[in-house]
Amino acid sequence: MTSFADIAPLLEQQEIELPSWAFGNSGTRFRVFPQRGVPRDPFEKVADAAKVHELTGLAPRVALHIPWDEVEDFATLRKHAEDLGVALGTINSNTFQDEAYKLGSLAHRDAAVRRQAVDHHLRCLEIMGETGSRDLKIWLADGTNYPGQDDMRSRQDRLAESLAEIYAHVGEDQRLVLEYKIFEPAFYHTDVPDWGTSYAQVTALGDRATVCLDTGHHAPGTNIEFIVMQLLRLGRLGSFDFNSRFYADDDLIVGAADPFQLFRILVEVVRGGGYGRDSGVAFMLDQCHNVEHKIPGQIRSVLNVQEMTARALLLDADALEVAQRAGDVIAANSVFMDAFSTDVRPDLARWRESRGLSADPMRAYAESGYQERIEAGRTGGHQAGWGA
Ligand code: PSV
Ligand code: MN
Ligand code: MN
Repeated sequence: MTSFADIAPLLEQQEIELPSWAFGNSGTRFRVFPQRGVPRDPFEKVADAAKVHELTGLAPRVALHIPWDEVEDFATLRKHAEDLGVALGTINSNTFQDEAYKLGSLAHRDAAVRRQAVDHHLRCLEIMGETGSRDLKIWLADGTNYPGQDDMRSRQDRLAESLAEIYAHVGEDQRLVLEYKIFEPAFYHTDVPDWGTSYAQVTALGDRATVCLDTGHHAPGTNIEFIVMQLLRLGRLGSFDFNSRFYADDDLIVGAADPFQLFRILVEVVRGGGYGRDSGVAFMLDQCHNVEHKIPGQIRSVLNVQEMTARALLLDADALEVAQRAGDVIAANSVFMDAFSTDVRPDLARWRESRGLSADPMRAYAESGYQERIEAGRTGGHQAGWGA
């Protein structure tokens, strides 16, 4: 039997990166709902993210999105983050909102558009030098809406060529992380639609190119934990974008739609050596809070990941192995379900207190007065960018 005391040291290693865009105004393609107190610039986004870390001890890094988070001097933003107890993390590129990218970016037919898109990534790498970031994360909106609209094969070749040019500038301590997504905004075909395509593209680049698995980017019913297992087995799982979904890329609070799926994913992470500071697998959130407050939305999310991680770590691997070896199907499933059904909340509350944190970070935030202060002090907050 594995006890909470056994796994407590492992919980110390948990780090979940927050997306800067989760703190800005967001919405659907029908409406962006502005909220009072949202950040007016990247400095305020970082401050809100730092608040989440201060209250949970779980979120020491903030991912930036370029150009949404472009500032005059990244050294100042870095210092600001460090003063608040966090670091700047993954740099996300953006080749999906310029007119030029209507028919694609890195896979576009026109060499001038590809040049623009590659140059944007080179700019992102330059920024990473200033922010101290390790990962350049690429998600592409490239694809087509109609059969025959473009040649899928040559688009794949052009994509490989563009990625190779970007990869040539990735530093020794940096990584290129390629995210896949089944559809949207392209509805017929997407140039990086699945883990296999992302895997094929990054493998062709080199060791410092890996795959990002966004939990909202698959067809309904996909066995995501199988993909996690396979990418870990192949040594190419670079990061997660955690969120939850009911239908498509809903970007809802992770663990809200299907907590059992989150558990199954984390079991494979632990099983495959993807958990812990030196595992090479970055945990990130990729969410939007359209109707709920942003900061408590992020606090709830990191707590959900922590809670499910604790349950996954509690899985009795020895008992599972015994049952599997005996071919005892029901016993094996019972061992699995026992871990999932364990209520770790009281233990986690005590563990937080033992580290000088509040037992209940959600309540601590509500009582902190921070929400009231930002609502009174900030006016005219920014839009996060749609669909993020
Ligand atoms: C678009 O689907 C998306 O949500 C991707 O998941 C990216 O990670 C995110 O936007 C930020 O670019
Ligand atoms: Mn994502
Ligand atoms: Mn997405």
